[in-house]
Amino acid sequence: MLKLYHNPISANSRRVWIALLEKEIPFEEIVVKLDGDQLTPEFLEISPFHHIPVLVDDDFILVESLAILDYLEAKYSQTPLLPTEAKALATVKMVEMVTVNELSPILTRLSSEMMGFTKEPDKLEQAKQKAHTVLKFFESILGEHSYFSNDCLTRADIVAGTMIPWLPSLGVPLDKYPKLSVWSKRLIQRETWQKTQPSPEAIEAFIPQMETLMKAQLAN
Ligand SMILES: N[C@@H](CCC(=O)N[C@@H](CS)C(=O)NCC(=O)O)C(=O)O
Repeated sequence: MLKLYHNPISANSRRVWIALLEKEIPFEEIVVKLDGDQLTPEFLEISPFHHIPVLVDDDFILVESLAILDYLEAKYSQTPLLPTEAKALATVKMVEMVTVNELSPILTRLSSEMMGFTKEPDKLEQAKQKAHTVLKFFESILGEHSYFSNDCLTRADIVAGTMIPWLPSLGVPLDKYPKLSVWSKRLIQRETWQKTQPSPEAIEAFIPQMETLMKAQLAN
């Protein structure tokens, strides 16, 4: 059986977790606490950059969430999460990349400032402005559709949809983006989002690790 090394509070892991659930692929969960257990020689053996998620399929070990999603899509044909038509496929990939490259660092900055790990008002303001640029762009892609790729859930919704719903609690409301706002509410009601939503207690318990991890990410 597939093994997923993850932590419920990691957005990078959650996108893989949701894809596994949406595709109804059986897997074994192994929680990595990220309290230093990611730095043990045993874990570094499978994840040299001490990151989760890691997917292990017998003797095949895979890191990088988007590569893991590619593997799942190629190996398991049920409930496709990628369209095949050229423009639709490129749009899904674009939303994924914009989320990972533009939005993810913004979330780290917003969270770090909100939790008081850093105090850099200029960088906070820049992050908020950039968040609005991403949201405006995504609002236009969504158009009149229920999901990014017409009316079917794809990886674009999974990758963006595990980050955008956090924005209002981090000081970036979605009010100016009515389509994204409805999309976000629709996603968080899905069974797979509900099942993978970290509890307030899990978030609270993770705060000590969060400071170290976020500061490391912001320093990169
Ligand atoms: N690009 C990687 C990023 C993975 C990543 O940054 N994971 C974080 C958790 S969200 C992690 O494992 N941090 C632990 C560490 O850096 O020691 C992916 O998409 O899988």
